[in-house]
Amino acid sequence: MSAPMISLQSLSGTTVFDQLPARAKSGACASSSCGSFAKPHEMDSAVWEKIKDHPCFSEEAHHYFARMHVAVAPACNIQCNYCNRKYDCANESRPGVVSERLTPDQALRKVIGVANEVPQLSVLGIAGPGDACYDWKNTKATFERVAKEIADIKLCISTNGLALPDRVAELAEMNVDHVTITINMVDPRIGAKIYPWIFYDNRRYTGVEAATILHERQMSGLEMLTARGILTKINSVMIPGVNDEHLIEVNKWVKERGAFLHNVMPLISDPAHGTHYGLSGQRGPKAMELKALQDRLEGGAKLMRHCRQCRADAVGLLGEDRGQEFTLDRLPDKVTYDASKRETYRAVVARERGDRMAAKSEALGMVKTAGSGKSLLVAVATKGGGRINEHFGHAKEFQVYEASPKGISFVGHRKVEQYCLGGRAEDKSLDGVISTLEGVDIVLCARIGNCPEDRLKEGGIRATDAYGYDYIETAIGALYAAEFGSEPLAATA
Ligand code: CLF
Ligand code: SF4
Repeated sequence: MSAPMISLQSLSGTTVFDQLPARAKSGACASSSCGSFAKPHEMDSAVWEKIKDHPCFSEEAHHYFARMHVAVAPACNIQCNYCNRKYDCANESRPGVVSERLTPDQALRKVIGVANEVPQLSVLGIAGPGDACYDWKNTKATFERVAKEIADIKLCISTNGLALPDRVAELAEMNVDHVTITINMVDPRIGAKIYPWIFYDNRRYTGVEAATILHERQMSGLEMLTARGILTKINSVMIPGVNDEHLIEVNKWVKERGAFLHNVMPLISDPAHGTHYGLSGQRGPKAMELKALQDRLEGGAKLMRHCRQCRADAVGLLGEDRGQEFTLDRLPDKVTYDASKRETYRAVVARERGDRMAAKSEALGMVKTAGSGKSLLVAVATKGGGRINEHFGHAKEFQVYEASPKGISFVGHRKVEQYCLGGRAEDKSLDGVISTLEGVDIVLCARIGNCPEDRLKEGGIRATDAYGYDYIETAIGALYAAEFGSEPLAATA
């Protein structure tokens, strides 16, 4: 069994949160490990310091830490065929819902309001709608104001890259350690199919000429960031038939230029969004097509697989969206930053995280010694904290892990419609969940009823709540050893 449980609720919920200071400060460690942050062996300490609290730049951190976006930079200097600027920026968000546009002062009020209520908050991002580097005045004013009030918050921007080279020096001065560039091509002939026009140097360019300028500016921006030690993530939108094969080339180019992570995201295309691709019937990739491409990219620039394509006004852990709780009309007119909840949360996470790392390392040993050449695809219902702590019927997404002789890796997530709402289970939603979990061998959750368990079984997917509240890797390690080692797989349906 794993270490004594500290649930996500106990880390962040208001009721139990009040009890945490005594525990956190007592130093009484109930676990078997030292409780320090556990840095992956192969990683440089300075890099680890930068990413250990960033939910996007570290898969491990995304179990504990939250980001929030403020939509302060609405102007954009290019047109992407997957974007309708009436909605969120599709580079970093799910299109289809209009964001609340904020001034830098309103953004500051919102960030303080969220920081006082959401102890997991570690990153402030500017990620559309529009381009943070092009709409620079608003971006800069927001970052300066927030950094003055909350010194330890990480500042993060997402950009299409066209204006980036002009802003690198100021980004470095403001201690912005994390930048994302959306790069969908390195061949301007392919770029011309994605970008109808750009606006650069007071002129509008179209076709291959536009894509050539964009490409050159993106590469130069990436090289400049690398030279200054700013961690850069590359987001690429996978557009079947347009750039899917080409992203292998993109991955090579960005690796050579020092990109820290490459995040291949599926195109979201729907006629209702009014985008060129949506209206012209361009489809997005299926979950298994995305995974197949990501698998082919292994060995190149390191992949991010836990992106949730969040909204431009998202708030919370990556799998959740609490943005509606913090709209301007719900915030007090005057707010004062109170650091106490965030500080206490960090102390508890430091210990919990060390325990989980130790459990993970034990689980990896179990998988490797099972001596099988086979792999197992496992879908997990979780609310965070690295534990199996969500009921099957309440899950809005499943995190998918692959166990194989290489170890246990997070390989993506599958969004689903919640199957059980207000105590009522919807058969139609269950059909959707089963189809979304295509290819998965086993589902792990905190609770599951006989009916959905039987229906999943008919669809060729086993499910169990026998590992409820365990660490994810501990459960997967035990399952894998039971499945392919000498012990029978007694715990699964
Ligand atoms: Fe926001 Fe982007 Fe910073 Fe993260 S999101 S600006 S790097 S703080 Fe994260 Fe959201 Fe994916 Fe972006 S899950 S869409 S990768
Ligand atoms: Fe839309 Fe963002 Fe592309 Fe600009 S960069 S067109 S806001 S997706």
